[in-house]
Amino acid sequence: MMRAAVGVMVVLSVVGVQISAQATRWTRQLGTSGRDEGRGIAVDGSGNVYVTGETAGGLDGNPSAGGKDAFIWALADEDDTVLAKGEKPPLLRIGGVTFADQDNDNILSGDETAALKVAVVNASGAGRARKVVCMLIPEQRVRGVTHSGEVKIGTLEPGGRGEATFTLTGGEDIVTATASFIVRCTEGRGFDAEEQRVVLRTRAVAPPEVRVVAGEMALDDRFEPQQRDKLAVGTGNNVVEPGESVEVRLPLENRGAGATRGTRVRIRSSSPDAQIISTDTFVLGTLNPGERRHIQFAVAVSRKYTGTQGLGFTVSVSDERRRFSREETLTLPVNRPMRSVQTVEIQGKPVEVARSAVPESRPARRSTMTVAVADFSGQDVSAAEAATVAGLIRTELVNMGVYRVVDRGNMDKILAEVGYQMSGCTETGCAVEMGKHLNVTHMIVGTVSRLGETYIIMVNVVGMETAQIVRSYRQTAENKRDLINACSVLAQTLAAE
Ligand SMILES: [Ca+2]
Ligand SMILES: [Ca+2]
Repeated sequence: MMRAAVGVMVVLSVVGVQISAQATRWTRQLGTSGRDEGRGIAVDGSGNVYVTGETAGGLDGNPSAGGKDAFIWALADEDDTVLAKGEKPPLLRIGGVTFADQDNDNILSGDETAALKVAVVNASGAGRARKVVCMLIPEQRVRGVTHSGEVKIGTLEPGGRGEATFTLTGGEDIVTATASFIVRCTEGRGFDAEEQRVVLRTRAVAPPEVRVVAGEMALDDRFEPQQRDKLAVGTGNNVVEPGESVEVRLPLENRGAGATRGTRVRIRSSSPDAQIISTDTFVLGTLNPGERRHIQFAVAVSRKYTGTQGLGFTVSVSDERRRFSREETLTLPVNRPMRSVQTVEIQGKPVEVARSAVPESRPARRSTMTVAVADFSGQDVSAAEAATVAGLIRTELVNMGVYRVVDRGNMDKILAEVGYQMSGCTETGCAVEMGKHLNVTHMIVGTVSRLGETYIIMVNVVGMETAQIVRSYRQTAENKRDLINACSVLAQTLAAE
């Protein structure tokens, strides 16, 4: 080969996976005094470079076989765990942390997913940052909170900005607490950004509780042959009798503090003498606290039925979240008229009238007050009735959405944990004590008493800050049936203050 020795330079600009296209990481030159030609180049996942080609010389001291020889040249990735001579270190800092949850209350609640975005910037004028990785490190374990793993940012040029997005998920078992995380962004050669702490609030799932309102079950045993879809074939005397089929309208109410999700109801007969001849499955979807829905089904009663206890049914209310699914039994009386008082209530008139008087939209203002309603004590009124009155006021307050109201289930749980008895508390002293356990700003305590037909509800609002009664109210109900309305009015008065 008498050709002039021309060294052909093979200059390699390696473009790593996380490096912008313009970034030159390192350069190498290879060649012999003979003619060298690079023909192929490949980079593997670790940044190693492979070059193939042909050479007339002997690369790297390899003996030439004469003429043109093929070569393969492997070059390991540069050691980027140290700074090169004359290289400035980077100057990383965490530029900002933002949190975005699904319902925008900045609290991670159960069954919710949130995005935590961390910006990391490299100061302009500093050196290049390599292998930047950001991670979230929980400072303490908070039940029900999970988060995604580390995020690789890669190289950040001086003045460059990267962003790491972490997904935080609130599980069903999340508790009401504070969760803190350390945000750490490391650099390949140890020039890490200063850590930041992120503190966020978490909230337990408010449990729904769908109950069958058996006392307001309505019944239709009228045979109306012109109505083709009606399955009732009976005497029309409002009494279920053997040999008849009847239509049953059954109210269900969410008496819990939280909304249901994907609610389905299924009713099954537990007696061989009763057969459900209509659909037995109902899709109710979401029931908000206090919300009521009806299911309607038809039952045929065998002529052979001779029992006296009534016909048994199982009502299964399932929630998408299985732990909130529940089952109740229901008895359909046979050969017994429904009580007339209940028949009136079935029509829903006293309740519906009272409800329609309440504005449909919830007040826009939301107080910072958190309240708990203790069970009321009764004078000439049974403890159960007094507790029902307190429960109605509690539910109304929840529905109005002005205050955060501790639901009954949580009250029981918290008070049981500290061994506190709720019943019979009407005085300031015990109200303050109970309020402290429940971590509320105000406690509502009261009594229900009776004078003849008239019921009197007396309510005190006790403020925790002053440990004093801040408001007192009295509301009367003409009779037992008017109690629901009275509770509604009283709750509105309470919420209006
Ligand atoms: Ca939230
Ligand atoms: Ca009948």
